[in-house]
Amino acid sequence: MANLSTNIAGLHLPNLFFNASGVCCQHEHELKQLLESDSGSLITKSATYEMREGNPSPRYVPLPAIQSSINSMGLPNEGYEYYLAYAKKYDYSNPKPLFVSLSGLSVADNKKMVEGFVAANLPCVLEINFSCPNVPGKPQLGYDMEAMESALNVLAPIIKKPFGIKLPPYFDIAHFDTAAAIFNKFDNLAYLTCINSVGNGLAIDFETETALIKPKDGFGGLGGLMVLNTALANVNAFYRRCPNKKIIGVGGVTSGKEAFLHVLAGASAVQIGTQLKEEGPKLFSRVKKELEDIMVAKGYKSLEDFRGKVKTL
Ligand code: RRO
Repeated sequence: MANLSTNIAGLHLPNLFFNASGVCCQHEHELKQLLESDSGSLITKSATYEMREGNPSPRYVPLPAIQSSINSMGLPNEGYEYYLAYAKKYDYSNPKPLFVSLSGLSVADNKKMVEGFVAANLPCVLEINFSCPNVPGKPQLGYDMEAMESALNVLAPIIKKPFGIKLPPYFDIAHFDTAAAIFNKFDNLAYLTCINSVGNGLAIDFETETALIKPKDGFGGLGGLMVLNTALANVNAFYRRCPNKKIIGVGGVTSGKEAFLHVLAGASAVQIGTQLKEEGPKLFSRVKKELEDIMVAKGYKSLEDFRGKVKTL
């Protein structure tokens, strides 16, 4: 038998799979579906201080021919107090730890939300989203190294407990180096989630010659299989550079095979976005079984047996 259990931010997950924030997690009934699924954990939709409707539709479109998607949801969410109330009533005797994603539109908003959670003293884990690509006029914080460091300087001491950040994909070795050096300054920054969607792609319908989504003239975040290799590179780059932090791999997981590759690259857990959106939460039973079968076939008993052990030439 293969053991898929793992640990993130000091908490035990019965298996490494959960949803990527944004998919199946804006409302309580969706979070309930995740709880009832074979996922190993769950994370809530990124919250802002006030609730938001998000961008006009169509704002998410699957690209089935390439098992991918484009979205410009624009941070629709119920406002942080909704997720704080959910976290307060969450049953922490459940084997699935609860992760809560926060994506304030300013450091001041992130500070207020974090203070709200700290005051409640809950055993959930905070994941600060530094990488939403879809709010018009708001660049991704993760691409501004100085702003990211000053945000961490404000938030990390308030959170005190282990927490994580959701990162955009980086595409240059110098950016991996600079970002990792910043992250390594913060001891309670326990994990990095790599990657958010590849920002500002453009999908066009060949017949109608029209952009597929409405917001931002059709520009939106790319997810699914088309971002797998960018995701693996980011997971591995930070796994190598941040030895005291865990990496959560996200991007391009459609089956147990891509999850296996994420762990080989260094991931301790794996989140699934596009494929979960398309297949629904029953997906978790399938990918778990597929990864177990791969591990048995290769003779691996636990994730530690192959985590980060990608060979290079
Ligand atoms: O809501 C969104 O448009 C969104 C967010 Br906050 C994010 O972090 N990543 C993404 O692809 N979409």
